[in-house]
Amino acid sequence: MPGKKIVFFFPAFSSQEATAPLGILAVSTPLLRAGYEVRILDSTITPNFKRRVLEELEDALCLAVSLVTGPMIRETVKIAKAAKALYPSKPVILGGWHPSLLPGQTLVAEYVDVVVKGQGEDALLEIVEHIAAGESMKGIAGVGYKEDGRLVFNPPRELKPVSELPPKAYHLADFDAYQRVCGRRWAMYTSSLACPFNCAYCTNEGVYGRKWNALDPGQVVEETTDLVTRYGLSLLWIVDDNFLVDRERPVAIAEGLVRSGVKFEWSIQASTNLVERLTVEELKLLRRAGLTQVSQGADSGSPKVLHLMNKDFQKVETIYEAARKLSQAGIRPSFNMIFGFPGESDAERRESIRLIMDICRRYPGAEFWTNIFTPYPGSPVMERAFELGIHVPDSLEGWVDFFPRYTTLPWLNGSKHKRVQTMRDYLRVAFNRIPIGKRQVHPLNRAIHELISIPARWRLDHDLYGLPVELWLKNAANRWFPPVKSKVDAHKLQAEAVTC
Ligand code: B12
Ligand code: SF4
Repeated sequence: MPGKKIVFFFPAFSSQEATAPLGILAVSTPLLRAGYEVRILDSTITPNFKRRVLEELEDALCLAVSLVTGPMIRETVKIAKAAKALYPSKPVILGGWHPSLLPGQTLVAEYVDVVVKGQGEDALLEIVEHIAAGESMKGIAGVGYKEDGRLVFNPPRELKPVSELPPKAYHLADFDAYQRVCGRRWAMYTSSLACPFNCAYCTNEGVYGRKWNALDPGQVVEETTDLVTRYGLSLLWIVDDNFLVDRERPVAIAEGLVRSGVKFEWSIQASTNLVERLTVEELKLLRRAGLTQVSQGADSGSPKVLHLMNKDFQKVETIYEAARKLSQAGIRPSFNMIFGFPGESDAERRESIRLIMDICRRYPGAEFWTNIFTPYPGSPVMERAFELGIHVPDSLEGWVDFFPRYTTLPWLNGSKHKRVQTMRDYLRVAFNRIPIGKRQVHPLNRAIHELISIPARWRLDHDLYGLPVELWLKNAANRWFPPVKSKVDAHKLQAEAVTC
């Protein structure tokens, strides 16, 4: 007879930026408060995770998985299939970005029983209570389920503002294990929801709408200082879509953090136009409060492509201004770029490369992370991408390889695609970038990277990528001096007390 236990599975996301899955910590709190036990198995820190999930499921009510589109689906499918094979009557519930954006296609999979669209705090508690009472999912807002072999979708659930959401159950996280994988002890934190803009490639509107809402500065200061002190963290990544929407709030947060005397690094995501709105003095205050990096979607160096991306709020000069002001304040400007957006030709791509080269030279320390355009369902550009011949998978499993790293587009395939990938490889070595994860790099490996950065810059300046000997050398160096990987095993799981 199953007790009051819920098993969560968090599949690996092909990145070394390991830390506790915030979505699962968010939906756990209402369950704990209602007296349920929670087990979280994150495959990144759990050896033999399949066996461990199945063992834990034996006396549990259900299995719940959190996933985004892409490689996380591989382990989701593996675990869900194994769970259904062993315990056919225990529901498998999927939540997070992928099920939220493609609920129908996700629910069709035979090993999925329930999907949750959007915020999961209230929805999951209601689902679990219905399961415990042996009732159907009828009437639970934001939920899709199966009944007599049919797919049923209840009406959507209204979004709750962040100020009405319960605190995340950080105490469930095994920060020791994450630190061993990542090399850094850090966590994610949310201080606001949604973004007022609507960039053509972005899926945010489909899940969080555009009504930006935020916690007040006092609460942010209290929660963040408590979090870092309690768990000994050195870094918080504030994962808000656009931290700087309210001009006064970040300044008040910074003042509060400085007053608190608690020292830690933090980083934010924000659009360049809102960074530019702040003065260098205000940014210096944020730096004193611990802000070390601002991650921004620069996306293109071409005004034409920026317009196609629905980013008229950002001019190319805005990107320069954001880089200048942040650099003067001692904060690392970090930019994302997208290559291959519909409408981008070689000429516009060159504008992007020139922008990257120019900013990195003028503002040493600035960094660029590049992607090949990946059209996510639910983003405004999707219709246009379909017209241009994009094919998207027609089953949950088909999305496993849908990932920027592998993307080829009908208008950017074959040798064109190869060229852009080589160019991206040269960009990776041309200038330094600082990931969250801190792996020990062998000094000789580092020296080789330094050496090849010089010809890499020359190649990027001259748009010449044939016979990429430097990249062969780089790959050989990575093979000769690989980074040391630590062996990790999550804490032995225990029943969780109600503490939040
Ligand atoms: C942190 C983050 C990452 C981190 C993850 C670190 C970690 N340890 O988890 C890293 C850096 C690895 C990452 C990588 C990528 N990411 Co990311 N990431 C985010 C970010 C900024 C925050 C996610 C988060 O934790 N939010 C806070 C929690 C509380 O909110 P939430 O996840 O929405 O959870 C709520 C609901 O979704 C739901 N829910 C979530 N899980 C579950 C589970 C159950 C059972 C239920 C019922 C409900 C539920 O309830 C929660 C509470 O309301 C989001 C953007 C955003 N603002 O959310 C992008 C985002 C999720 N990422 C995205 C993308 C595209 C990527 C990358 C492809 C980027 C890239 N170019 O490589 C990779 C893919 C990773 C992979 N290999 O699969 C997209 C996802 C689009 C999609 N269709 O899935 C987002 C939405 C950004 C965007 N706007 O485009 N990412
Ligand atoms: S500014 Fe960022 S979060 Fe806002 S719509 Fe554009 S990409 Fe999405």
